[in-house]
Amino acid sequence: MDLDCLGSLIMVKKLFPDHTLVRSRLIHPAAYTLYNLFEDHFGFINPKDLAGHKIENIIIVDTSNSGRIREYLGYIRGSDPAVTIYDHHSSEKCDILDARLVGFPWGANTSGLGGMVMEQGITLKSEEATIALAGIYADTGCLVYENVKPLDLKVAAWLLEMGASLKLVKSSLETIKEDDQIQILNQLLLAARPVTIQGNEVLVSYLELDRQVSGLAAVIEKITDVKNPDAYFAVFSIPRNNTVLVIARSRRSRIDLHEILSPYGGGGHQAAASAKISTRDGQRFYDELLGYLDTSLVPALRAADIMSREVFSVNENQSLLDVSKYMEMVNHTGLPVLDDAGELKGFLTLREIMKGRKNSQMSSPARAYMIRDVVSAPPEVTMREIERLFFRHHIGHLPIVKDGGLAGIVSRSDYLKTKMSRETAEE
Ligand SMILES: [Mn+2]
Repeated sequence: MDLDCLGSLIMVKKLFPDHTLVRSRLIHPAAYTLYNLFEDHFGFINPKDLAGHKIENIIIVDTSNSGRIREYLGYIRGSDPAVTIYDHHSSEKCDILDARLVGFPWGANTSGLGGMVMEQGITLKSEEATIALAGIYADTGCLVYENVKPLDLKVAAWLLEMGASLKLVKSSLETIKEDDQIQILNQLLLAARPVTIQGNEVLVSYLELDRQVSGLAAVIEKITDVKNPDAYFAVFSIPRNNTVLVIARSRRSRIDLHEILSPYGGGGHQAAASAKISTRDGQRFYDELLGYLDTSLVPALRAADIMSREVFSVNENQSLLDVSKYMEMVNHTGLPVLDDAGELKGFLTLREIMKGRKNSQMSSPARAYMIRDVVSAPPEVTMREIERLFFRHHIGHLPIVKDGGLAGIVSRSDYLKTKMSRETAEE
């Protein structure tokens, strides 16, 4: 039972007040504080309290997987209830028999149910709004994940109107609270090592633990936030339990962790996955994993993938007047300047042309006014390096040079277009 599940349950209670909320034995650490604060208020019962009752209707939220509701099944054997499911896991296959499934396409399940409450004009108490908002924030990374839809924001706005406490929401989302977690966070900040694999900037770490520690995923997320790699693979070895744990986070949709970790029996989502392996030799597993990543990571996007190959350029001997007319004709604000051999010699933008015009030097050759220490890069340069070059040198165009000649150009708009597009998903 995580925050989105808890938020969904509170919304279900508003929609179907004659139903009783049943807690799970397993409460996610992030949901624990809010659950404890309001447990009595919402009248949660335990799964075993179901025993001996005839159940007519069951509502399941935030999952359509029978494995995840197994803890309840033993207590409802004597009943033949109607089952309704409200779930936003579109990739999960519903394997609960005879259930009516209401699928939501929203980032948070709570948004779907909260939206229904909102539409019916039901008002909320501030504690109800707080829990629901925490659920939406938790499943949407505070409304910035790619799964976010307009409805998530609409329902979040409405919950704020209903008196949700942002202060409580924020503190329930703070996932690093235990001393153990802080200690491991400190260790990993030093131990995590950046490696470049197929142009991807990947963080890897290996740490031996003397026992299982809870809340490791939250630590990995924190480090991923701070260090901002394309992906992070953290390996924990717990020899005492004969266990190796891999926790991974990806910030690039081309790095699909669910797929990468599935050979190890792991799973999860594209952006967050983990695997548990039975072995005592963690170091050896770690070395193998690094070798496997070398072959399984999809290459990073490079200049060659996004550059314009049809490049307009001018010759260094052309007059500024000619260049300015040409710029207008091809509708560009900057052009590379080449010599007779086709080699890149400089760059001219509207700004240099203006300088020439001010000095009444429009008949001067391009080479007199061009920027000479032009920043260029080879076609293999990655998106990240392109980004660095743009920001470090305050340039709007990056000429791509190969074998001394101009192979293409990456403009700031090429770069932004690629970054914004979800298809290539350089998020
Ligand atoms: Mn959810």
